[in-house]
Amino acid sequence: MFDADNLAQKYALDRDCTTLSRHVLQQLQSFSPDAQDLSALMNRIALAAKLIARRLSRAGLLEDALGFTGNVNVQGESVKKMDIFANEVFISVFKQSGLVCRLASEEMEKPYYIPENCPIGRYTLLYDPIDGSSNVDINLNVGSIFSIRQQEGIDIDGSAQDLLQNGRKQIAAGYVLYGPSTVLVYSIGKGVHAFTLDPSLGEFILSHENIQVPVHGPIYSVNEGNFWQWDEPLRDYIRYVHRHEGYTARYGGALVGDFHRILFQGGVFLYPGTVKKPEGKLRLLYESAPLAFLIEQAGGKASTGEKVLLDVVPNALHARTPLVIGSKEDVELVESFIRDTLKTL
Ligand code: P6P
Repeated sequence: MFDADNLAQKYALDRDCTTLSRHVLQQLQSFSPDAQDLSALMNRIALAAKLIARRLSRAGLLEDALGFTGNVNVQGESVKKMDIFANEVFISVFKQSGLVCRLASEEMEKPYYIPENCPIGRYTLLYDPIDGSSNVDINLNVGSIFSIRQQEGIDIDGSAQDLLQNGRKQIAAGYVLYGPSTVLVYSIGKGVHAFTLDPSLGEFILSHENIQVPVHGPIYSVNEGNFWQWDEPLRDYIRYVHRHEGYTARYGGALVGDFHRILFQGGVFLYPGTVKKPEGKLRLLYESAPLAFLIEQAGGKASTGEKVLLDVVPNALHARTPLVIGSKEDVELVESFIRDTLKTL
């Protein structure tokens, strides 16, 4: 006898059992050591996300959770207390995991090497612990961005030269969006999938599988306050979207939230180079490259405006690149303005 309620209940239960670590193993259809490692890595990311989400949800009530530390990081940016807390969370979560040998973070000039008295793994975690920290003190969305690469060769002098390779060396990437709900989005090269934290379970539960970015969308996301610092092709693109119907501007000042909107609704996010910062602001290894990995897996595109983002080889750990990322058609429209201008030079 067909019982819709019973079937719906069974579906809901199965879905609530699709945790992140199980989903990774399902994706790989394997229980090999590599598969188990990836599953365990994602599980540790989930734990870090839960610890950060918990602090963010009560930040206004905690001493010393909000505001600035008074220090400036390697990026030359003023450091927020939440930046330091989140950075330490990832170190604490991975230090005893036996999964990684290094952690490279926006907040640390050099990678953190797992101490010899801790189990050493063969992966490197690259991460931006709190992306968009200017939003933290005003209770707006922030994120964490992560990228996982395999250790290659011996990093004898601590210069981590083996990390200076293009984004196609990533074996997994994703982000956590700390918003009205906490959502973790990841890919291990088999599609893009989103998990929503169920606080009552303390688990990330599968909420969107095989996400595909729309081929075109109405949104363009850029800080137009920099308009007069851009090269002319970018100004021409902005004039175009101003004059044509069907475009709308959305900019939240936090890359993860702006990207998440584009991933689901389509459009394009841009952080171009400026006269003062021709390489732009966003860091390649732990901001642009992980998101470029995701967007390509979701059927979209990512470039510097001229070069495919995942092909860019960084010259340093904290190298920056301009970023144009989102729906295929919208990224290509931006690129066409740059290309047409280059032809006339
Ligand atoms: P602007 C946050 O500091 C960040 O790195 C990204 O999250 C965000 O997209 C960008 O900077 C915002 O920069 O110059 O527009 O304030």
